[in-house]
Amino acid sequence: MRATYFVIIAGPAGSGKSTLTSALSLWMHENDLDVVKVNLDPAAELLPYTPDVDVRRYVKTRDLMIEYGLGPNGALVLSVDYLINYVGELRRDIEEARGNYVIIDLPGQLEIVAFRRLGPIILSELTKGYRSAMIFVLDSKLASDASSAYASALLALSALYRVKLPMVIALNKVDLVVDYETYRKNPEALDENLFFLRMLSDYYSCVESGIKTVFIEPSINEKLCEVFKETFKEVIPVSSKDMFGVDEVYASLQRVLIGGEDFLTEEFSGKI
Ligand SMILES: Nc1nc2c(ncn2[C@@H]2O[C@H](COP(=O)(O)OP(=O)(O)O)[C@@H](O)[C@H]2O)c(=O)[nH]1
Ligand SMILES: [Mg+2]
Repeated sequence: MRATYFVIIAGPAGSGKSTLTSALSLWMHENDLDVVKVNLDPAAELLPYTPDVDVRRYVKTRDLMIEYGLGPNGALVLSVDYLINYVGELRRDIEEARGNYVIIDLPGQLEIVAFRRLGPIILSELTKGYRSAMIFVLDSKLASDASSAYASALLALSALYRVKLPMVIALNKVDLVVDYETYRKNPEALDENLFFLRMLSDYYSCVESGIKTVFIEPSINEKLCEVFKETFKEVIPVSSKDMFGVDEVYASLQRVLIGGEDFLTEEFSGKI
């Protein structure tokens, strides 16, 4: 029997979660893997993929806005709270759709899932009994200089505390940071233009980060940098729009889902 793996796509609003859901599922499909695309965003209007399982069948943020006279944020919070009542139905829909991979596209606003009480409960109920990993999607433009890279890394760290799953970081929209011609001539251009990547590379010393970045105490910068290096082992530059790096995201998922120390090692059961 083929195993089923859950992949949860998290990240700040607009980082490209839905676009990556589309790109990764397309890549998997092209590589003969059965994939179930789950839209868990009750406020989604237009999606760049056709969901196989859709939370909007049960809860629609727009309906709650009208029914309770709420603004979009209040209605979104309420709709995620409502979702807890439909976890059983969603699990049934997912199991009926049958796939080797289940990709869950989370709502646009990270804080609603990661920092409110019910988000992590819904996710753990949905994935109970299945090996699962989270892809944390970041916008590369917000990871290019030191302060934004630190802020993004801390965001990823806090998501890790809430959704306690092995994590792959997808540094999305690299097409906006380095053009492919430059990258082809000089692959180092990604490191040069993305402090987030440079900081985590083997050649970068955190002492340097302590000295060069000036926004907090140098010693704190240095310690945080060490923590990031220890924590984030799988960081993949991606352009979901251009399908760049999507194969690397898959390889990274394989490592955390199947090759990780926390899991029993088993032969990958897909068709590749
Ligand atoms: N240039 C570029 N734009 C992207 C990429 N991925 C997503 N986008 C755009 O970023 C915006 C937000 O993407 P979306 O997937 O809806 O973000 P979400 O809120 O995290 O689900 C959309 O306009 C996408 O077309 C990418 O790799 N490169
Ligand atoms: Mg989305």
